[in-house]
Amino acid sequence: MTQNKHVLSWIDEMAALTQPDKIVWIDGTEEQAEALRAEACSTGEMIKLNQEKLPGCYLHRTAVNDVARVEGRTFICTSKKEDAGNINNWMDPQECYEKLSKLYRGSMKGRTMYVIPYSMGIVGSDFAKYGIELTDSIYVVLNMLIMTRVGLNVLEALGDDAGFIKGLHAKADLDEENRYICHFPEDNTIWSVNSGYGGNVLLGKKCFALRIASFLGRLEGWMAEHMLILGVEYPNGEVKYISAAFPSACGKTNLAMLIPPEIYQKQGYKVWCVGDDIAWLRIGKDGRLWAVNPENGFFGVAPGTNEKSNPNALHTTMKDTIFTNVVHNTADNTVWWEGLDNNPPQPGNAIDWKGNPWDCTKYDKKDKSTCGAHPNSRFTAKAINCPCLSSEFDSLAGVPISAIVFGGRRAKTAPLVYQSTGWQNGTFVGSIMASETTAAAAGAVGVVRRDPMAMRPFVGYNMGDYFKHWLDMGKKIPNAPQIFHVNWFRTDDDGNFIWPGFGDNMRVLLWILARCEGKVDAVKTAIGYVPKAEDINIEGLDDVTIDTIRELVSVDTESWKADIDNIKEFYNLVGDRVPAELWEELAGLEERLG
Ligand code: GTP
Ligand code: SPV
Ligand code: MN
Repeated sequence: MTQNKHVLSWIDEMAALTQPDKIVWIDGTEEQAEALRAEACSTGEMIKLNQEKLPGCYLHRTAVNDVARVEGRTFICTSKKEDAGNINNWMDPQECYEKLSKLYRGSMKGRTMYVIPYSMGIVGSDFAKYGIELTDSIYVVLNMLIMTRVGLNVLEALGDDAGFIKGLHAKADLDEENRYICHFPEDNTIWSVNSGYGGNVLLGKKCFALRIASFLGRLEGWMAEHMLILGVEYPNGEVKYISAAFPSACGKTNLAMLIPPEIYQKQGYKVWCVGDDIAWLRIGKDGRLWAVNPENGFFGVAPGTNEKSNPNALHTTMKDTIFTNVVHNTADNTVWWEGLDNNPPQPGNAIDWKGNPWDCTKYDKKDKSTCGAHPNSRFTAKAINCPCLSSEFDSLAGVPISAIVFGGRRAKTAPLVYQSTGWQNGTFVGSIMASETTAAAAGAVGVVRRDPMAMRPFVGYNMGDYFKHWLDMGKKIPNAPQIFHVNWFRTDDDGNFIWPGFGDNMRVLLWILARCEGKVDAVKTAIGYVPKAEDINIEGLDDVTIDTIRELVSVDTESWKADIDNIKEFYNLVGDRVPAELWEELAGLEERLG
């Protein structure tokens, strides 16, 4: 397959450790993929769904103890602890290699090791980085075939180079006490063991394209961010691009595939999806910031996806999709999840995500244990099947970014939208992001935690250095994007979302882009610029009045003041590498709040 000595000797070494019966190279052909699907179905690892209704679609269930990323078991193994920083778990690289070697040793006996050569980004482009994942899971192979660009052309492009990311994954016993997701940024290496769930094992995604890539980006002068990328097309055909960072399960896929409200559709507005989770950003020759989506598919949250909230995502999943941990409707061999429609499969025809008979009549919204689909159940779907995929998805140069948007789930503090006063202040806004935790990671849900740039779980080095890298990048971009913050999740006293969200978020995007072009005024507040209520278009909205908007864009000084101590605490936790400029920004904010 390749003569590359670095590749071959590494595979030999890993095979000697894990001792598979067989080694199979994944070549990216449909024939090989089809044979693997058939094999996975024959062993029960996957279930082939109704091929008339859902052609090319399959269902998979992970182990019950293995349904989300495990941040507590994720490590950054730099030789110096301070280079991983206080926000990451750290292990000494040598100690980690030794510890995990014991878990890997002989773990593939009686099994096959698959060798997956893949590219993040378009093979041969300036943005692209190559990886090889070794895994004993067909599920992983089939997901990687959707999520990344897999094939022998990656090996050709790599040539004799040693510059590839070495990923080793073994399911082992799926023992959660011995589950480890470890990154060795200094060695371009990722080791994952005892898991079979998405973000823990599809090593091209969070492990490579964010943790390792963020480390490389700092060294090489670019950025790897947890951001969607979308294009807003104006009636005159012009397209402006926005990238947005929201924490896991906070709305990136939904925003990236937004369908504009009817009033805008009629005028000819459209939204195009370039990416839904990860952006790699580089300074272009024209002095603007350019972005690509290094992925080739979507690993999206299933619950809540429906014909109204995100029809584009739903249509994307109608073929060639792997569903993980959703309900199996055995009446017609299809799938279902909470929030798909009001027509769940009836008792006798429904198998829940754990593989047990499920009774939808016992479902209680407040009790997650009654769910048919796991709250973090997902679809793995091909980008090319997305009806609103941007024509620039495959662009070698990427797309020029006009606005960067940060956002989180905040019931109170954050207004619907505000604009920072510049790159440094915008970096500060990103650094103090906070959000309620979601089911995408193991642990409690709904707890507010600081999640800078939505990257808390994904920065592959010291968070203080990451902030510094943001500030440094700003100084190097002659024509930098404007930076904004949004919050779709403000609630009333009864806990209901005030803002309709989803497609109606278009109304906020248009304000953001108008601000970028200096076409609309704003009100200066202590935290930045907020819209004049009348500048958020509410035409066609039933439950939203101008007073609702006034409330949504109001800055609640008291809750901001109450947040300041928590920000200080967080900065102190990040430690002494937090840049002085950000402490100054914080002092400025405190002063303005009075
Ligand atoms: P990851 O894939 O984990 O990174 O998540 P994501 O950021 O792509 O989140 P996604 O778009 O899948 O949305 C997660 C949840 O948020 C779903 O249950 C959505 O229904 C809900 N959601 C998304 N957008 C909105 C919105 O504008 N308003 C409200 N209220 N909910 C939203
Ligand atoms: C996230 O949790 O942000 C995801 C899903 O996008 S995972 O790939 O599991 O990280
Ligand atoms: Mn994500």
